[in-house]
Amino acid sequence: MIEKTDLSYERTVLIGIVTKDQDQEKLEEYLDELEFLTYTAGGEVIKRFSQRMDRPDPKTFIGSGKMNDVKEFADENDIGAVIFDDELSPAQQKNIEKILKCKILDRTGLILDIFAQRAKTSYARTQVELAQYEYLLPRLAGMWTHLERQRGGIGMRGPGETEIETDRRIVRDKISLLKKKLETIDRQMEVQRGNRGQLVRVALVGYTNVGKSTLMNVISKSDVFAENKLFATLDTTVRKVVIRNLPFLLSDTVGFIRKLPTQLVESFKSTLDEVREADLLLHIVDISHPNFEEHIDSVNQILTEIKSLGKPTIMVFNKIDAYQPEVIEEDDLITEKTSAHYTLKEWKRTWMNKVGDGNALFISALNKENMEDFRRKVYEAVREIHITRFPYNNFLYPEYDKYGEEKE
Ligand SMILES: Nc1nc2c(ncn2[C@@H]2O[C@H](COP(=O)(O)OP(=O)(O)OP(=O)(O)O)[C@@H](O)[C@H]2O)c(=O)[nH]1
Ligand SMILES: [Mg+2]
Repeated sequence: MIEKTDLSYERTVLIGIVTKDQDQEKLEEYLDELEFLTYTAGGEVIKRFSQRMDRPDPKTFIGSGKMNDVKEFADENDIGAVIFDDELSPAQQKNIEKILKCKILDRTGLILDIFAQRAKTSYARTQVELAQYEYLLPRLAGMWTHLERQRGGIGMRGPGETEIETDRRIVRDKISLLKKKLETIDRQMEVQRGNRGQLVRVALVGYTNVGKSTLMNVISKSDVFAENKLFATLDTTVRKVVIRNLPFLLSDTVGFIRKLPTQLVESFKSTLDEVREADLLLHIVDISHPNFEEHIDSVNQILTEIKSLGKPTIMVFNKIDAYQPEVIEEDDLITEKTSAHYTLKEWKRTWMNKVGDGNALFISALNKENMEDFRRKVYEAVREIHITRFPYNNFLYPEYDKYGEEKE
């Protein structure tokens, strides 16, 4: 079902709209992210189209004049796929396909495609497949029919043409089958998790590409796949980590993203159990990303969805080596100072100062900067949980700074 990795980059066009809640600048930021997603999926963005609208057109999302421009461009430039930043309704997708006669993807379809491409274990593949079928179900009628000749590439690594003529019932059956399969795996995983004993469990969470796996590798000396693409990690890796003499379990899991498709949140439920069952979260943030504050909000929103907001959390601001505030030239009297101009020192005096009792850390996992701070903070937090759980063990784990004193 999930097939195909295409090495040649497919030519694509991106489309987004400017509304009263989303100005041109915001849209460009979102399209930057969409372009990164497209690249991750194996596409090259040839052009971006945007239109100012009060609300999307219920039939074709963008207006007909703009649609003509897109069609002309796509025909002349050998465009294989047109990708929309927002979720299209099944009807919109069908209508637009009829007009443009090429592959039409929305953000959800694109993310699902990347997940399909990246899912390696049978567990991850089953979860992705379930999400793909859930996404496909309302879109079945009339889908793909005029696309036979153009199969392959982005958006086609999923349930496709074999399902064209078949009816919804078959897809429904497939969905319930996959759900059963997942339930079985879930039970096995639950048993496995149960066998891990009483160690404190810590989970790395954060937006995609912030450096979770890199940090995991640094502190656990393990080898988790890290890459400058989105969703490098889809499975959960759990490692035993020991700081000083204090052991705990650390898990690295799938990254979050703005508007993470609900189908994926649901079908990745058990991968996310690792987060739900954690005693402590390390929320990793890429502070060098211009949108990092919005990323934090997206992550918190997903944490809320999986009922994990409000757990003990340490905020870890990563990539301080790459952080570059924008600079206002001395003779520039017009530009107003915004948070984009803050130095790290200034940032530390903002709301960051208030996250849970100084629970903010500033590190570079890549250059191993401030890792001592990181170890200390994590040690203290894990110790706190440990001695609350096992008060009689108190003497085993002294405060971080007192560790080893007796020996010296
Ligand atoms: N400059 C800089 N780059 C970093 C740092 N930490 C990680 N990176 C880079 O950021 C990219 C993403 O790192 P990953 O560790 O794969 O990120 P992740 O959060 O696991 O990403 P997903 O698994 O996709 O959610 C890689 O190219 C890393 O080399 C850092 O401290 N500074
Ligand atoms: Mg990762």
